[in-house]
Amino acid sequence: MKKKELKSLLEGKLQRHYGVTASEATKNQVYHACAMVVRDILMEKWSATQEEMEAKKAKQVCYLSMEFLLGKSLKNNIYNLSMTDVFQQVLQEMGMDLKALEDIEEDAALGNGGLGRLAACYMDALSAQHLPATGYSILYEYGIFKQRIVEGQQTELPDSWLDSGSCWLVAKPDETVEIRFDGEIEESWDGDHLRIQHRNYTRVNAEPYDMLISGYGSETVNTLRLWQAKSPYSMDMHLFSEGEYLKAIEQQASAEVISKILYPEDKHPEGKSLRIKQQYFFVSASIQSIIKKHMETYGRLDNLPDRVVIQINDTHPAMVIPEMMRIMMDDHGLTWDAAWEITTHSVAYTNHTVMSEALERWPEALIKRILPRIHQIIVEINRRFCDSLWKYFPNNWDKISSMAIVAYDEVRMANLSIAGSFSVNGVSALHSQILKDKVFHDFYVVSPDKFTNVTNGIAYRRWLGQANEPLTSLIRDCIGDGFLRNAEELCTFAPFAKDASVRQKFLEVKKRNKERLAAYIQEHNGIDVDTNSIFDVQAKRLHEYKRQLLNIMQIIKMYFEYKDNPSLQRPSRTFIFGAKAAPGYYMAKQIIRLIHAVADMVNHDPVVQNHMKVVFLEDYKVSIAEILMPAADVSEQISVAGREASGTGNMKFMMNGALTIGTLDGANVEICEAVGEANMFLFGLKADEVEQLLKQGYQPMSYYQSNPWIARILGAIMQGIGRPGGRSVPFVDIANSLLISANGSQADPYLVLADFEEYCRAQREVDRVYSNQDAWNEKAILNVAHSGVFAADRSIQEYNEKIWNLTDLGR
Ligand code: CR6
Repeated sequence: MKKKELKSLLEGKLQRHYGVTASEATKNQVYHACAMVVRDILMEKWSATQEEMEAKKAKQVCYLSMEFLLGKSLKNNIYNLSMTDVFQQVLQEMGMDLKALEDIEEDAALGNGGLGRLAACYMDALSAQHLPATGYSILYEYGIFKQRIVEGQQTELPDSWLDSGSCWLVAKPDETVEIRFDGEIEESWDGDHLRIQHRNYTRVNAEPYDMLISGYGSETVNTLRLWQAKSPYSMDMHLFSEGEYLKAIEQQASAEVISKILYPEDKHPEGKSLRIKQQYFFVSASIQSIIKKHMETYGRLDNLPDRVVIQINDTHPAMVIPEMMRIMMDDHGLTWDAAWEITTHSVAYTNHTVMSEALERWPEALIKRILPRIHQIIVEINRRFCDSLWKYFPNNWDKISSMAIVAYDEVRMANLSIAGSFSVNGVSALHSQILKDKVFHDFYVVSPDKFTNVTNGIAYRRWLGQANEPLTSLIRDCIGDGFLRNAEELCTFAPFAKDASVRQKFLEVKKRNKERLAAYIQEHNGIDVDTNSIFDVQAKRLHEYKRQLLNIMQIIKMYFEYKDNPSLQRPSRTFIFGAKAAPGYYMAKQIIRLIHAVADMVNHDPVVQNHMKVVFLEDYKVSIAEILMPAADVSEQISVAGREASGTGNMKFMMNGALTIGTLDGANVEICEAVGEANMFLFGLKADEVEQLLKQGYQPMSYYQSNPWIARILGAIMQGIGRPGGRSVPFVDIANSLLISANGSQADPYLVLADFEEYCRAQREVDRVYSNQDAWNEKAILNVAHSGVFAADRSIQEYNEKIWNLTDLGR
């Protein structure tokens, strides 16, 4: 688009929507005008995409996910339309700055972490590769909480993102569907036909809002459909006139609370009835709209699996299985067998965790009360499933009951997902292997062909192309810009690692990015960090298994080493953390507090502060990650082996030229394969060694007794940590969790103490390699060059080849 045309489009929007000229408009008005212009352009491509899908009778993927962690849209959409330059120029002429407008937009943070961000990255890659897709989720009014640190402790504030975010949504009120909760099921015979009637139910309307999903240089614009809960009942005027104001709106409020807020637990959802309602609400709305559309086009359901594949992102949308059965049987009169055939050929399941406490189980009584018909269907699925297992495991009731979908008054969502789908995949090679060998081994024996792996990937044009312009242009200067379409071309950057001038330029790029981050830290934390120090970053949710504690213990050790020997020669370090803790996760919150106490101690100690600093970035989110990743030298991926399903931050850091210090866990294994062991810092027990040690009886106390450093550090943690001469805070519960087994639970279940010595060794290796800047930069460049396999484009291609088989709209 030409400058002139864009200028007049923007002026038109300002005039018609706000009655102002360009020179009168506020920043906020200009932001909205830009968003509207972009939306109009996307809208045309969106309609064309839909027409093409109909004309081609295309097969599409419906990606059901409770979470989409989208971040900001304006910059991404302008970039995908290749309009960054023209926007910049026109805005400049209007006396505005594109960057400043981008900052007005709040992150759309409808997700907790990796799983939600993955969904967003996949939508982007699907559009970029002109594959037809619709994402389905909930239009949460409040996304993940805003984190505020008050006196070293996390507090949570609501995140209302819609003020700046709603301009990306297209309301489709005509496509509202009704969802039914509670009530009773009545069965009656109508001749030889069993009639099912749901009585006394509560209605909730699901209103769709569509977000347009663009892809880089692609004509395909896909849809993310977000459902909002609306009560069909208006206010009770009778109660109102009697002065019962709150009661009058109670019914309305209890329906609309369903889409109020995202649950902030990323691994351990409690058995809350609101969460079940959220799950069923969006699943039922989505599948009703999918089936309705299919019926309008084809008038039959037996060919549904040829046109639609329903990918469920973890077990959260697993109720799609009984809900499809319900609609096909009760509303369309299909037999059980016919409905089951269609369901199990449409649904595919991605597992994202092996942690048993995170595998969802719902109290059966709760499902029975809230979703009586779904409960009946689940019970019947379970009965038939257990019968079918008999032939594989005759007389083996233990095994069958462990695989059952309903047992011990609980509904096991993972077992339901496996039984009701044609594909089960893990998200990294190691994780998928563990699913087959351990977590779902018995299911694997019964249907080995269901199981597959698709290693996670990232929307690298966002994480490299947009977030790291200096590095992108260095790569472009060396190998051209084909890598922005085809990430595999990044490997042609590898030979440049040997080129001294490229290494020098890489160093300058890193420096610039570190300066940008340093300015952010100065502004937000008031800490002055040295951009010549190693920027060592651990940014991810706070979880014991991710072992932020291992990192902080090593930092305390370093602190003591400098105190003991102030003339110690080592490259200086800036340790940077970003992490949200689930509001009810006590130990995670304690660890955040410990990080702050250590920061207070280190940053105020005159002997140490020139050698090291500790920084905690408040409210870690997509838009902060975009500043952080490009500036990192060291990427901390130090979970206990066998627990992190994949990780995706690890890929983003690598692609931005950070060297990984990590265990052989999740996708770190594949990072190691791609870049080679010599270009990262591996340490720690392997997954099988972890299992073995836990089985034979792990005694963390023995490490405490034999390693004087561990004793000294835990002693300090117990006694109190704080700034020299100031108040110090003791962290007895943290120390105890590593040493003492309470109520029969394993002490230090994530083997922090067992891996401590090895981790410290790896950290000294980091110092050694960094001391030779040239050697470091060579390794960093090789990390960038070998990161191409972690593009979401590759993951999507694999999903398409192994599971989806979609129609390519580009051909
Ligand atoms: N927490 C995994 O823990 C993985 C993502 C996306 C997670 C993480 O290793 O990279 O999913 N799992 O696959 C869940 O959320 C259950 C995550 O984000």
